[in-house]
Amino acid sequence: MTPLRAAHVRLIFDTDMGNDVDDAVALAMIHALESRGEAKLLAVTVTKDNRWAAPFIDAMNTFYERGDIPIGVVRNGKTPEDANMIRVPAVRLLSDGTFVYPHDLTDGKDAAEATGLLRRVLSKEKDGAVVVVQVGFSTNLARLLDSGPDDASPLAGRALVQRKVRLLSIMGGAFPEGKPEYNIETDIPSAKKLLAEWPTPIVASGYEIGNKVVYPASSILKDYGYVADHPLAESYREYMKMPYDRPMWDPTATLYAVRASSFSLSPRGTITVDDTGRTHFAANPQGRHQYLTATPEQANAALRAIIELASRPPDRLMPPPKERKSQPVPAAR
Ligand SMILES: [Ca+2]
Repeated sequence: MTPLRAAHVRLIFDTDMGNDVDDAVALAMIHALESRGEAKLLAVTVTKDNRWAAPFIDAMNTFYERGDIPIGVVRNGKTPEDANMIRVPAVRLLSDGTFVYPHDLTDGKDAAEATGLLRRVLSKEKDGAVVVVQVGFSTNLARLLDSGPDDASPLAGRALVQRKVRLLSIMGGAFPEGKPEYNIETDIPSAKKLLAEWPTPIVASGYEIGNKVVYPASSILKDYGYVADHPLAESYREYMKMPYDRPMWDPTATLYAVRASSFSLSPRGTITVDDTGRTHFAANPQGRHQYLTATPEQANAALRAIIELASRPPDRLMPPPKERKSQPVPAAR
């Protein structure tokens, strides 16, 4: 295992896994960033209220040799609909009756409730150490803000976040103006609350950024064959009829959280959410919010990084160092 760098980013990944395949790409990326010593995944929390999201995430984490990462799920949340991209890989069996993708969390109903898990994980971290990546709805983080003291921490939610979290990187909205975006529109009250009350800096990757960073089907077809069954490649095939290219909305927010220099930032300001789910940005030097911007060169470089990270094999399947061609030793930053 690569030792963690002193400057590694301690991440919580909050996802609506199952609604779009780019969440799965983002999770694979995070595992590669951890293998490279750039990040440490503390927990995954889920805002899609479907029983197969957590088992699929556990299967992905187990594939990348981190099956003990805590997973928390929303209760009474949005988008309970079935989704092949999480259910099929989570339930598929080998002829001997064991899982193709081993995992021990076999039903989201058995997972921890997300808000309580977030409080437990945050309370154990050093002050200002945590970066939260939210690539689904704001349900869990809005509930975290409203949470009261408990066994994990005497702090109420907002104070706990203020103490432990350095940055919230979200995929959500459209900037500087645009149509209502899915992650915001699906839970408007929670998004309003998050943007009004979250006490740390927030950086948003808007719809327009992921639209510039389009993952090619050719990579799914050729870069995941290092193993006969790959949970991300299978999920991708189950999400829509192959071959298809897909915008990388969530991976851009994830990449920014760990490699901030990948994009440029808007001026500081305040993002608000209206009753239709549209986001509005008002510049203000004292504002806590910014949104990503990307030149064509930055978008191309981000796509290359996302492909390289997502398709990096788990450590057990990496070739010995002398045979590596495309996995340079990380440069000091
Ligand atoms: Ca998502």
